[in-house]
Amino acid sequence: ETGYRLWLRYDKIENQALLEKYSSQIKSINFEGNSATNLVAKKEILMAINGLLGKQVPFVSTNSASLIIGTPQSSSIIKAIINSDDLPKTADGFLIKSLAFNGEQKIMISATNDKGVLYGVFHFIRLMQANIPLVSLNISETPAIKNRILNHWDNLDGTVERGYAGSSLWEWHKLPGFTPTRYTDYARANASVGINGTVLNNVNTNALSLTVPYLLKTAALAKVFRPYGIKVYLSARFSAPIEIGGLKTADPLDPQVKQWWIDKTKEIYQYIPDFGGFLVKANSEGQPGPQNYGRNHADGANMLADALAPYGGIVMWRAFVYDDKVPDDRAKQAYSEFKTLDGKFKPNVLVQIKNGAIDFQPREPFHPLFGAMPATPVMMEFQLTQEYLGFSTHLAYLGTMFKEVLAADTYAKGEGSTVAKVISGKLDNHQLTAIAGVANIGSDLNWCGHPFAQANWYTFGRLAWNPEFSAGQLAEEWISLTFTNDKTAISGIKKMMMGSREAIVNYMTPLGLHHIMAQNHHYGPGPWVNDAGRDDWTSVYYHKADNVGIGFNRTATGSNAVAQYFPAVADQFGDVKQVPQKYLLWFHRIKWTDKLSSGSTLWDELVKHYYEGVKSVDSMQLTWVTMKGKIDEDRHQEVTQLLKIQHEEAKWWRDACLLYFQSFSKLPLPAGYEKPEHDLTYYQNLKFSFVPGIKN
Ligand code: BDP
Repeated sequence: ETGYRLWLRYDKIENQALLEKYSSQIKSINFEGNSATNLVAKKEILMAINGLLGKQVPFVSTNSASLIIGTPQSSSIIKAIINSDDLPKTADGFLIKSLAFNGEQKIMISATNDKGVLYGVFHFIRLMQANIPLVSLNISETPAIKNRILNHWDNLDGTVERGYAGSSLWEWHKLPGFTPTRYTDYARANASVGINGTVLNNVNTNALSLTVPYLLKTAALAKVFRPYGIKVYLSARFSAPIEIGGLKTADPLDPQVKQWWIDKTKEIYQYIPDFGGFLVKANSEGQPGPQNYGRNHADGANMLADALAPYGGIVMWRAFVYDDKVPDDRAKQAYSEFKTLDGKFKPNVLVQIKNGAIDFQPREPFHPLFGAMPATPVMMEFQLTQEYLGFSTHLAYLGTMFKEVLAADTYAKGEGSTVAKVISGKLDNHQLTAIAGVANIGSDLNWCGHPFAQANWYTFGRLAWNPEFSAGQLAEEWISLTFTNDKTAISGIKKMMMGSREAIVNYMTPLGLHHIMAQNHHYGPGPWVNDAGRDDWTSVYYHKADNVGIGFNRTATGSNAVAQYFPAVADQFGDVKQVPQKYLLWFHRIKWTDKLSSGSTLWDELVKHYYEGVKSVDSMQLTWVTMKGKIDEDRHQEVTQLLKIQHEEAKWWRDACLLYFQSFSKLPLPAGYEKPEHDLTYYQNLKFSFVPGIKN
């Protein structure tokens, strides 16, 4: 078992009674309609049912079929048996219903458009894979967010920035001629969880992506993805008019520059008629942008938006901006640059905001821009690739993290103004909505490196479809599709997954610590990093440990970043007595000997969390041992080995960080804790070369 099949494993159902029941319910299929999307949906349902039932189930053209699939437009039978008012009105939604027709029990999968039918088909397959009884079905679903997009940070040379699952999926040099089955399988996997867009290239981009030879390659990928309802997008380099257009400037107000983008966009749509639009990283980490010409983000985004508007394309303009000119607190910069631009963007622009204000740390409070730009559609950017959470070596189920952010209350319009409501357009009544996940997918046989990393791809898609799903429910779903339907195994594995991110927070960055990782590759601990060319690239800038205490004072007596939140949130985060302990050192500077609400001193609490992190990995290992025989041996072994590495590295993080912080606190480890294996110098001297994922 390689993991290649992801959650789309269609092995014969083991539960004999259920197999017989399903077989009696699905004897034949009627699926009229011949669009490209219909054809792939047909192929999928056939493959799934034949696999799950272990026998050929025929397609029939009459209404005697037991499973009837289609839209009222594509299928006369659907038209006859369903009242189209019962179908979800929103595009891409679907209805799965059990019904009696001509005295026979039937199941119907229907929608108003072919994509909805495809999503309904995948949902139906999921029910069978999870062994759910197919009785009294009445499932009506519509996606909460319109554009559900993966961001690949893939470079044209085949490397992936912050990618830990091999090299890029896109074999640019063989495109457009060669489009292996793997691309189709990628599209199937995405469609199965509702993902409907993909940005193919890194945000730190190369203008060559916009030249004709590369547009032809992109068009070839678009052709493979199109039947699966997936649009392609490209990261656009702001200085492309200079680099590939021969202009002297990329000033967004320059008429020649504007015209260049209009022409370029027209050209793109000639090759890719349903091209999705541009993702832009501008004036951040050295990328060019409108500020190079004294213009602002809205000027830059609107120029591209004008070029895309005639074709229905969108601009996703990233709010991940910071530079060395901000003296006091990098966490404040995005809000400072964007808040005042609210209402100044063209209607086809979304501002794409990372979940937190720094950079995908194991835990960050939600980004203060959510809720703060009511006149602008804003979208979420999550990171599925585990840049700061142990790459693809550590087991980190991110469903809990995604939910923590989506459920966070911005109080933008009083209580209940959750981040999920902001990005689904409900809070401020936006029709244009989107969510992005920085992909963790590569050329590895199992796609994502760690067998459990697939769960983050799966869960991202499902939450993009419906942010109200719970992390636990999605973990269960994924386990049953990916590993087994054995109830004890599901509950054991689920327990591991649900605690896994907290374990990492504990052994890496507990109590609100952040950005204390090693330089450049971001893998191991580096709380001592104090010279990185810029203060806000060091660790000491973020933890500020000294002999008195530790933590970043972001209250009114410090950087006052807390004031960027709405008052109810700012009051809570800004008050040391009320701030959730998980964000304590993010917002406050605390003395080592100060007592926390738990009754322990800060030092003792910090030690406790670091040790708890390692203990959680112990428990994951113990649980995993009991899974032997309950899941396939191949993946059992892989995960066993990876957990062993994770355990070693959790100790590495714990010991390195505690020894370093102890050099300031001068306090002993409370009794009962095992001593670090090495001294601080040992950890500080560890050097690593050729760490994956940092080339761009
Ligand atoms: C950081 C990564 C860097 C990315 C940047 C971004 O370290 O490689 O280019 O984010 O999001 O997390 O643009």
